[in-house]
Amino acid sequence: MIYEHIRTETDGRVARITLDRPEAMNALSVALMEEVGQALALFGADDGVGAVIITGNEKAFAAGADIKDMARLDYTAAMTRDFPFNAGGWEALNRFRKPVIAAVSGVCLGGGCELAMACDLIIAADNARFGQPEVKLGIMPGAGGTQRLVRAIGKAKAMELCLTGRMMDAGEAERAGLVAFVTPLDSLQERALETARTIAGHSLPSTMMIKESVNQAFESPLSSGLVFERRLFQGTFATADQAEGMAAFVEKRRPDFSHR
Ligand code: DAK
Repeated sequence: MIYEHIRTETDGRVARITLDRPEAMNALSVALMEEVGQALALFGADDGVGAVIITGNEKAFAAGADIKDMARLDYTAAMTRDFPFNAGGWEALNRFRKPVIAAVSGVCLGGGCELAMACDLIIAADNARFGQPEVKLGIMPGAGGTQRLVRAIGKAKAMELCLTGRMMDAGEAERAGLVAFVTPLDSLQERALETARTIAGHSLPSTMMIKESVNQAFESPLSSGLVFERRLFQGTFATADQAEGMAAFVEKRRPDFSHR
């Protein structure tokens, strides 16, 4: 595929999507998000891909949705055309079933922060800055900022960030529980790749079930979530990888997963 606003590559079982509009701090135009959706569709269908990294450049993961696109909208257009016009990428990411890592350096604001939070885990460079500055534009978060942020860092901090529009640095984001870990900028891609390789080296049915089960924790009461988890756990005993993983442990060797 030839893309205009992103770059994609694969390295073994790891795929990477690099947001590539440096002139606009990787602002998430409708066209860019469509391309993210197309790339995710291909990686989702590719049995050779076990994990995906979404990243930006050193200065910007993404500075939010494209304000120059949005400035032209009125309420009727935003509402009836369901801004951002059902851009495939947002829904594709929400539906994507394989693990996705956001490798974040530089600004990660507004829709950029929402995109990172829609991934399964965030790894941050020490120069990363997170925020929901929509309030400063006379709007509010529209792609999960008021929903996923509160689940990640709690009401008090989410309220403060969304209501003031201030940015938090990588250290604060790690302490608040938004990011899995912080690493020096020059090692971000290496650490993200290492983490993605570890995940993609495990059984794909296992990692997909774990992702689904962790996400279920946000959707259901504990009693239902525990039943959901147990059913998926029992389902792992129908996979070839369960037999291989346990045999490998008993035989003191590395498992050779077939992802089946
Ligand atoms: N949109 C368009 N262009 C942007 C941009 C953005 N979000 N952010 C930066 N740029 C452009 C600047 O206009 C500038 O372009 P030129 O003037 O050179 O042509 C270039 O990137 C460099 O930016 P600066 O000159 O401003 O660079 P600085 O280092 O001084 O500042 C900054 C960097 C990131 C702090 C600053 O640019 C900034 O504050 N940017 C805006 C951040 C922001 O407010 N983000 C929130 C946008 S609202 C939804 C999905 C998503 C959304 C809503 C709904 N649905 C699925 C329903 C999301 C909404 C938002 O994100």
